[in-house]
Amino acid sequence: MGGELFFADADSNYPDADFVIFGAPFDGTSSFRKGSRLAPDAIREASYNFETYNPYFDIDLADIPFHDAGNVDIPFHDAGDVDIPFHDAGDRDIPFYDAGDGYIPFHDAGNADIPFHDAGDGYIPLHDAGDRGISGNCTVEQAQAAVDEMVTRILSDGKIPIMLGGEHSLTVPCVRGSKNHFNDLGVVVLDAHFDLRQEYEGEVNSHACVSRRIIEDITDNYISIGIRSGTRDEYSLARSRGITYYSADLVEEKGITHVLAELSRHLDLDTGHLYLSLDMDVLDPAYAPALGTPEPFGLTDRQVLSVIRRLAPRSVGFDLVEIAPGFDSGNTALLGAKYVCEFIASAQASR
Ligand SMILES: [Mn+2]
Repeated sequence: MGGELFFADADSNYPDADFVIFGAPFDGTSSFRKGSRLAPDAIREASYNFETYNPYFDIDLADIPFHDAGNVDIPFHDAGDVDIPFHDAGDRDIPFYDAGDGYIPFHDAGNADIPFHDAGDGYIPLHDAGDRGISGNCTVEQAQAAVDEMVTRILSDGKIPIMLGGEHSLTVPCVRGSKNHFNDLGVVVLDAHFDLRQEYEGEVNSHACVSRRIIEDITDNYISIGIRSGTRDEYSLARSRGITYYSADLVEEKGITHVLAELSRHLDLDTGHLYLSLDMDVLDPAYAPALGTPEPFGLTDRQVLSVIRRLAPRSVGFDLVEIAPGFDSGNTALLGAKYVCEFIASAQASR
């Protein structure tokens, strides 16, 4: 469905746009739950839910020139696996077997599947999206190259790229492109995971190695917020290299306002250039359950909103990655779509 579904109110043509949204439907290295390749269109679909007027910024999205360039051409699909959790129902039988009559509640429990199947209907177009462009396998490097080309074009044209992932590995070419255009670039990654591995499952460009690639290959002017998962080695590495990060526990303890104030000691939030990457798993799964690798005890929806509102004015690029739409009934994509609206409104309001 590339080229058919566009983000709501992205009515500007490309030349006039200040912001350019594009989708990157790739989840080739996702290790736990695949499905983020379906996120770009799920986010677009969700975007039609909202009013265009943003009361916080007193700004109307309909008045902001932004464009949706569609999806980058990623010839891949390992596909289909996203359904599996929904079809996986059967195991519950066993405890119910003891009570014969218990069979009836077990049948009732079976009906609880229906919402998923209904959701499954909303799912069908996403599956169509998934099957598009099958032409053999695509490596993460090929997907990154496709993103690199898109981001470089948007930045060269003096516009702000907004990527709808796809998996987190696609952030790397976005940061690289941004660094090429803005040498003072500071990078802020919102993520539950350190992503500091040298390689994961034999792949140096895995979604689990994103921050390592950024810090080693692009810039160490890097900060992450919301961290609560990593190996002992990753935590050691963060300490030994002096990587600045704000754990989810620290955000909870000190408050997001404090963390944002702290941030300005490390990054120039007033005149510098930032790249902002939002791995949606920074959120607590209560707010964002449909993720590739959900991790409990995360940030709230409003804490993340505060970060976006504060940093968007200095951001030269933004991405939102790791939503795997099949694992809820649309609320994670809805939240993602709203964050995109808030990013644009905040950035525009500061102009
Ligand atoms: Mn993550």
